[in-house]
Parts: sequence; C-alpha cells; structure tokens
Amino acid sequence: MDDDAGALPPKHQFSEWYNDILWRAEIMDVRYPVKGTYVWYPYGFAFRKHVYQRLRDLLDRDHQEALFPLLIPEQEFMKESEHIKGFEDEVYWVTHGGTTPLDVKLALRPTSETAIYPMYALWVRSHADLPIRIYQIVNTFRYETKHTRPLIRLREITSFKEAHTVHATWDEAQAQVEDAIVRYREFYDGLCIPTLVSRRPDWDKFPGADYTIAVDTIMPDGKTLQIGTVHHLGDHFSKTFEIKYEDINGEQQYAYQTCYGISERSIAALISLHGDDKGLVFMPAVAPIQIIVVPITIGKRHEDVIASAQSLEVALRKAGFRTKLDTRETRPGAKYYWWELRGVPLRLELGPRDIDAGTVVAVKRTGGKVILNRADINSGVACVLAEISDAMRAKAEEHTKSRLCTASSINALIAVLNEGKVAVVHWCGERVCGDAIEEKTNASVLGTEVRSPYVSDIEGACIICGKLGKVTLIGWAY
Ligand code: P5A
Ligand code: ZN
Repeated sequence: MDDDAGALPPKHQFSEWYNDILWRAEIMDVRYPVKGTYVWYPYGFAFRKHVYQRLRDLLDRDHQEALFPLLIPEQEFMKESEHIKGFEDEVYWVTHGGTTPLDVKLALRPTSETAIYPMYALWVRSHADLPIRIYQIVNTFRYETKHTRPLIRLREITSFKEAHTVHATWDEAQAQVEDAIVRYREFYDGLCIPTLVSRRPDWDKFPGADYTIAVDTIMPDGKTLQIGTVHHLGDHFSKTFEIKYEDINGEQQYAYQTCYGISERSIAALISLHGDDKGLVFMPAVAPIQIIVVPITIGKRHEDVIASAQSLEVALRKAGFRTKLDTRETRPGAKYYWWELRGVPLRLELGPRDIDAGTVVAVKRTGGKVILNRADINSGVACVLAEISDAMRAKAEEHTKSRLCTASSINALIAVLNEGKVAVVHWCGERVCGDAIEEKTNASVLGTEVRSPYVSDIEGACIICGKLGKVTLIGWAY
C-alpha cells in the first residue's frame, strides 16, 4: 500500500478516519467493483479469524456447527408472510442456469431461516430430539438500499454467524434467548466492546419474531451500531414449516424457536472503538501480531543485535505469543509508525545497550514505555499485554459512559442528540408516542428493558404523554 498518500485523518473526523484506516492498515480493499462488497486483505482476514474463533469457542460449548445451502427455493422463501414482507425488497434472485430460465426461482439467502427450517421439520420427531442448537458461519446477501459501508452495511455479509434453536416450549425458547444474550455480552465484554442490550420496539423486531433483543454499541461519532440480535420466534415458523414433535403423552406439538446472529459489524466495532489518531489498536487477545520486535542496529554491532532480536522473537513465539521481527532496511521511526498504524499492541525495541544490560524496551500501543528484563521476558510481556487490555477497556467504557445522557423533555432530548449522545428517556410503550419521538428527533427508538451498567431501570413519565413509561434508549443509528 502507498504509505505516502497524505496523513490519516484524525479520529474525530470519524467517517473519514474509518474509510481511510481500512485500506491503510490493510483490513479491506474497497475497490472491488460491486457495490456493498469488499475484499479482505490477509492482515484483515487474520484479525477476523481470531475474533471469530472466540465466538466459536463460546457457541461450541453447547451448539453444533452445520452448513446449509446458499440457495433457497422461492416457495420455501415465500412461506412465512411476515418474514417475506420484511425481506422482499432485499433479496437477490437467481433466475437462470446459464441461458435456461429456472423453473423455480432461487433466493440468495438474506438469512437462513427458510433454508434451515424445512430441514428441521424432517429432523424433529420427538421431544427427545429437542433442544436443537445449531449455528453456521456463512455469507448472506441483502440488497441494502441505504448507504453501504464496509463492515457496517454490506450487500454481501461475508461472515454471518447465525444460530437457530428449537425447543419444546415457549418458556424454554425464552430461556435460550436469555442464554444467547449472556453469551453475546460475554463475547463483546471479552473484546472490550461496551454493549447496550435492549428490547426493540415491536415495529422494529425481526420479521417473523415474537420479540427481538438487540445489542448495540455507541460508535465514536455518537451513533449507535447494532452489533447483534437475538430473536424469540415463538411458533410462527414452526407452524409455517410444520416443525412438530411428539410429546411425552404421544401428542403432536408445534415447536418453539429462537435465532440470533452477529455479522462483521463486530469487526467494525473493534476497529472503531479502539482505534486512535495513529491508527488501529488491536486487543492483544485478537491481534494478528501481538508483539513486534524492532532491532535498533546503529553502528558496528549490527549482526549482534539482529541475532539477539531473532532469539528473542523465537523465544516469545515458543511461549505462544504471536510475534514478528521487523528486519527491513528502514529507519526504526518508520517501522514504529508502520506497526502503530496496523494496531500491534506491543513493540519491543532492542539495541546494543539493551543487550549489554539484559533488558528490552517495551512500548505499549496504548501509551507508555517500560523496561523489561530479558531473563523473565515471558511473564513481563504477558503482564504488559494485560495492562494494554485494561487500558483499552477503561477507554471504551469511559467513551460509552460519556456518550449517554438522560433527557426528560423533548427539547432536552433533541439537545442531547445534537451533542452526539445517546439519550436515556422514559417512554410509555405506545406506538403514537414512539412515532412522535422519532418524528421530532429524526432518531430511532432503540429499545426498552435496557441492560447496561450505565443505565438505571427506574420508571418515569413518558416524555410525550406523561404516562408511566419504561427507560428507553433513543439514538441515531447506523
Ligand atoms: C438472526 C440470525 C437475523 O437475520 N436470522 C439469523 C436473524 N437477524 S438480523 O438482525 O437481521 O441480522 C443479524 C445481525 O446482522 C447484522 N446485519 C448486518 N451487518 C452488515 N451488513 C448488513 N447489511 C447487515 N444486516 C444485518 C446486524 O448486526 C444484525 O443485528
Ligand atoms: Zn407516551
């Protein structure tokens, strides 16, 4: 990549910063000639792999991974009326095989309910078959008409991590919803992404769901990004697709279902929340390179320093750290800039004097320098990496706290939004009041039943009608 194409815009110009950092740090190439689709560079792909492995680990505890086809026959896709209404404008259709028109049009999955559930109808026979918990990580296609944006609003979501579960009762499905929320929070918490979990208003729930719980995070510009959703599907789909089981009394019952998903918006959140004016800042846990070793080879001890740096790098790699030695023939300063831009959390500098002293200079991407002893370098490095994660968590939490503000009148609400914040208000839950809020602010009612350490759940007067209302988040959403 061309490093001389001007400087990275400052982070407070968030939109410019975001678009720029993706190609500068070699996460995504946005020049692919199909709107809403982008190319993962190897470095970005390595990052994504580490992030998704954590989600796999969380799901693998009691889910099974499977794989369903990309193509969905029209008649299956059209079965659930709410679901069709929600997605009909977003579906890509395959209509031809070569030059031959197909007898049955095939949808490219925008999500996989209608691919998976006809098969669940075949698989579920008795209560002993339940629960089923399956996930897949696949690409999905949505013909998005709003402004597309890399990792945020895609027409090809390249890594849709969707789970689909089947249960005997509504309550068991609800318990699964709760479990999925806990798991998603654990996923994001482990990545130092603060979350706001709330129940979406009815008009904004997933097409075909009883209710939707959404996970949002507040981006650097104060807009919210939905980074995951969990849906209780009730028995809507099981009735449509005839997913029935025989209960202990030998009677046929419709099953209850849930589904939940996370896309590459999780990557967008990581890049956006943790990055700074110098570029990316990767969480050590998911950094493709955790430690960059830079030899400082001034003067005649060149060979000596390189050899020592090599043995340091090998030792760290053996200890399980993801490390790289930068022996390129460029100035140390240029190397620092290069790896800072690319988000490597820890840099180890090693020069002749360090070799003599048996030390290494450790520079944290989050700021600050420490001298580590070569003799116990593994524990020293582990300790510094933990400090880096802590600093990242503190910074992200501070950001989120500072971007939340209560408002008890519509004017106060507008003022809060204009400051680039997410508002915490009271809303009675009536559609008319919800519509009034959205019309007057141009913002969205994100949800009620808010779960966040920063938001209290005490009821109060609806900011429109004054009746008793629940705590509700209002924000400008991506
Ligand atoms: C849950 C998984 C579903 O599709 N079916 C299976 C359910 N839910 S959803 O809310 O429609 O999508 C899940 C999450 O995917 C993200 N997302 C997107 N990310 C990038 N580009 C898009 N065009 C896009 N559309 C949805 C959101 O984070 C959403 O919560
Ligand atoms: Zn009201």
